[in-house]
Amino acid sequence: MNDLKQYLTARRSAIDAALLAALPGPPACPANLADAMRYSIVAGGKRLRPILCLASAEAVGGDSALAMPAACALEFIHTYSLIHDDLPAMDNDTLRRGQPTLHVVAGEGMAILAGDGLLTEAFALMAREPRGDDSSLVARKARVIGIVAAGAGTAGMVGGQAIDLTGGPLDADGLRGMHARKTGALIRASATAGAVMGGGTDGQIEAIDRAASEFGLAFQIIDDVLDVEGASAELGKTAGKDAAAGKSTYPALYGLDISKRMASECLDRAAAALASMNLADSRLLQIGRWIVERSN
Ligand code: GRG
Repeated sequence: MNDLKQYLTARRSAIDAALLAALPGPPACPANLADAMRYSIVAGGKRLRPILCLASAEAVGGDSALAMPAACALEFIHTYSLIHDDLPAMDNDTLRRGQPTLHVVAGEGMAILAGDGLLTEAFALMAREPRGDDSSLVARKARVIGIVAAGAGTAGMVGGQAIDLTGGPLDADGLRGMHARKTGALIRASATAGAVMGGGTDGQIEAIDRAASEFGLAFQIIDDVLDVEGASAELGKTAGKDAAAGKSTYPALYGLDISKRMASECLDRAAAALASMNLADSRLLQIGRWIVERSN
């Protein structure tokens, strides 16, 4: 576990440096917009999606440096989704990543634009980098742009948010389907994008996709558990909001103990998927365990 901690710390500092370098700045980007985008990116966060992206590239024997632009793009998109989700028109939250939300400090209009900027710059970054006209690299980049667009778009995260916004109680299948889109799709895209940039075979990419889909479900189950058991200070966001809003959650449908067991069963299925392509000894399963054992 200590070894994983060191791995996560090293990856986070490389990702943080790459994110700062990738953020647009003046004069091309107006200073107030650049400041707003930077505020939400440097506020922190676990960097789960970029870490998964890099670890997947490594798992298939690839060079993780080739996956770094996609890793940063995924964190840009994730951060945009949090900024927009926190807006008064959506979840109306005032605390995120332990800081006041962006619309509280910069105003709603600027928060909307910062989210728009991060989303758009994510695709510009993946189109631009890694540089080079080698045909295999160009083909991988194009495939990854499609994967990330599908995960972030209407069949993925944005579609899931629309289902959530529609409201109303969801049964077990409905809840699972909503989360598979809203949070699972970007987590899957993070892992598969890394595997593609790392030059994985179709079999490896498919196994990593199946494992990441289990990680996504486990992530959401634990997110719901932490909303019940966690403290706002440690979570860096408002705890207890789901119950207060009367939302369908895993603990509400199954209780806390069964929810936790379901999350650990996701890890068993992920392990089987990875083992089918001899990927069980990679970092990916350790990252899955971290998702389930985390406290924020
Ligand atoms: C507004 C288009 C649009 C989409 C929003 C993902 C999402 C869709 C909203 C976030 C709402 C939310 C809190 C969902 C629960 C799961 C989740 C994505 C938690 C935050 O992700 P973490 O824990 O955050 O990876 P950090 O800050 O660590 O990066």
